[in-house]
Amino acid sequence: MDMRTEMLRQLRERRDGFSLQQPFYIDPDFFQLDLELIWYRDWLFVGHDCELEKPGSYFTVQVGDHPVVIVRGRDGVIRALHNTCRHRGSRVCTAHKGTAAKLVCPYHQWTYDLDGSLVFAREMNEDFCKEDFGMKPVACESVAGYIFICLADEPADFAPFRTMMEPYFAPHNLLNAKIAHETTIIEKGNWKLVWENNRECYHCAANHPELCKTFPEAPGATGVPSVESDPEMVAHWQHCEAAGLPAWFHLDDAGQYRATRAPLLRDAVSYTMTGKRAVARNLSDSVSADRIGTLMLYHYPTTWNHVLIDHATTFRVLPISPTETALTTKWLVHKDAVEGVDYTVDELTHVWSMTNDEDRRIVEENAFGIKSPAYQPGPYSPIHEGGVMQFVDWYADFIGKRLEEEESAKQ
Ligand code: 3BY
Ligand code: FES
Ligand code: FE
Repeated sequence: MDMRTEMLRQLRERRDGFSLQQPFYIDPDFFQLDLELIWYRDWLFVGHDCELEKPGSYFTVQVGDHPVVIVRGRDGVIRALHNTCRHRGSRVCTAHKGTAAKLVCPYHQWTYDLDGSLVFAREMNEDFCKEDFGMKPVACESVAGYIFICLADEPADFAPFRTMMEPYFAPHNLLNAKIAHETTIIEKGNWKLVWENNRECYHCAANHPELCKTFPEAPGATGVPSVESDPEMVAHWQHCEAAGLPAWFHLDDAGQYRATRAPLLRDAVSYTMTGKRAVARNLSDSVSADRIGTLMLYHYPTTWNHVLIDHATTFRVLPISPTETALTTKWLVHKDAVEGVDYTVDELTHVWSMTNDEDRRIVEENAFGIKSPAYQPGPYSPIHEGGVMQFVDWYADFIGKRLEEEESAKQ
């Protein structure tokens, strides 16, 4: 049977409130459909403006089969380009990051300007027209220090996300922060398992001794809070909004992204073993209110985030294979915070390095068990796993709609 039809059939048979059927987590054809219908079509978080300090600064990213380079132009504008040479297709930028006056293909040195236009190609025919062979652009947007790209020919409107996200994030000045540290780990599990694990704290008490010193296990903090049952969250939102910081829980209609603030436990202000700040200097000069807790954002399928008074931790998910996912974590601090004086990388990164590793093990065990012929979808806890159901519903609706669109276009 055609794979699209098969995926659609399984989505229609999906049991509400239960984990997905096995192929969604392991099947190479289903993974290919995830790439084509989600990853190659939707907006993806790739990195931060502050990583591209000056004209010519660039970083590269691989999304499925697509190598992409994100580069700041001489005009200061951040652009994304398909990182494949218009001569014979070699990758142009081969490093993870760097700075270049021009982008020079390592194969035969075709040379591109920072906006992708071809400026030099040695000894081509007289009728060769450089204008026809620029690197192809990829849609690129930047909002409050976050860069997103979209590989689709006709990207979805980015404006609604920008409108929602900017007021929450702009005060924290991530545009002018610096990356104090970054890590990439590979988790041996499907990207959806990484997300399912992230969207609940049902596993936290037994698995995250470090994070649990400061992050509340309460389901409302991670999942979808109900105003009635979360008076502590409501009090926190009111406290932050009184200090001029948008805080209220906001989920978009399609369920793809949400922003909210949550309090940390007791008198904790940061993700450290003591709950005390990890960085002496505030992340933003314009946010100094007491007890702002954590500003959390997720945007499916690529990112979840925590912004605190002294630093921010951002996460980027990228699918590698049906059973492998890369997780890149960045710790951002004020650009003038000095390592060894205002913070140490060890203390700054300890809690989330441990937490990431604990989550990696959980995801890998989950993936292992799902491969069993005895696996069958199991029920989520409505109290603790509302966030997981929300993610799985988003996924099923999103990919289901696209499969249905394709199906009706064929008829
Ligand atoms: O970072 C998060 O949003 C989730 C919430 C609970 C634990 N954690 C990985
Ligand atoms: Fe790039 Fe030849 S493939 S210059
Ligand atoms: Fe976890």
